[in-house]
Amino acid sequence: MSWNNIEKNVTGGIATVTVNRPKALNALNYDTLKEMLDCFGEIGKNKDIHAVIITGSGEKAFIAGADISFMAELEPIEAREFAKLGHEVMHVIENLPQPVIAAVNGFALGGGCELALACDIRLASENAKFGQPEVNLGVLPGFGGTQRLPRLVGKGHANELLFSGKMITAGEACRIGLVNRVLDPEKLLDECISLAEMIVARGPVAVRLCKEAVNNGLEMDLARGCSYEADLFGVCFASRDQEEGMKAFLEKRAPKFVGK
Ligand code: DAK
Repeated sequence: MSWNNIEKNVTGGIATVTVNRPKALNALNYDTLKEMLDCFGEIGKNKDIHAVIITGSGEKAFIAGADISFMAELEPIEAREFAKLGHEVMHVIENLPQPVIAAVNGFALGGGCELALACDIRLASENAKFGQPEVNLGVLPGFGGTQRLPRLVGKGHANELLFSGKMITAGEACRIGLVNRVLDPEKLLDECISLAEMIVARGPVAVRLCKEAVNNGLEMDLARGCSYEADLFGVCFASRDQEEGMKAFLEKRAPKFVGK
């Protein structure tokens, strides 16, 4: 499948996926979501990719939401299909074996904010703006915003954004825990790459199991979560990376991980 609305670039074990519809502020239409599904499916299977960055093309937007001109024409059954496709894309991103960093370089509204929420880590540029403006359009968020936002920032902050449809600055998003850091727009991608490089240098098996432990553990009570973590900890001891990591420490040298 060739992609018209997204670009993928792989360097040094890091895949950077750029949504490329700058004229529509990178809004997500059906084709873009289908292309993403295909692209992230490929990335998930690629054992040489150890971290992923998602960003938007241009200087103005990360993703300004689901494509309103596309949605405006939908019949109810089509709208249901569109919402299901969006959910599938968010689910695939959230469950990629590799950590995913959102480089939020501008408007992250509606489906764009929801896509950032499906990522593991969010860094934002100073000009980024966040919001769930769906109520302005007479709908509620359709790609998981009512579920992931309160889990990340708490019910009160999530409800304020969801009910009011207002936009907040990157600084405010950072204050409520929606993003980890706010950066000069010129430095955003470099900072995301540095973070991704740090992740790539670690034991890939351990990093992947960390992601599983956090995502699945959050759905459990603490005792079950800790027991699950102990199981995954045990699984590490079946990997060459564990052997190498501990051996390298004892031999006072840098580890050479193989991701197995
Ligand atoms: N969709 C389509 N086109 C968009 C767009 C969007 N979300 N956002 C911007 N554009 C287009 C504009 O129409 C304009 O196109 P032209 O007129 O040049 O052809 C171009 O991008 C530049 O935008 P502006 O001229 O408006 O630029 P400004 O700087 O003045 O304003 C803005 C930037 C981001 C504040 C403004 O464009 C804006 O408010 N955009 C809409 C943001 C928004 O409401 N996003 C949330 C979309 S709703 C569901 C499934 C999914 C969803 C819900 C339910 N089910 C099926 C149940 C999800 C919904 C959403 O994401």
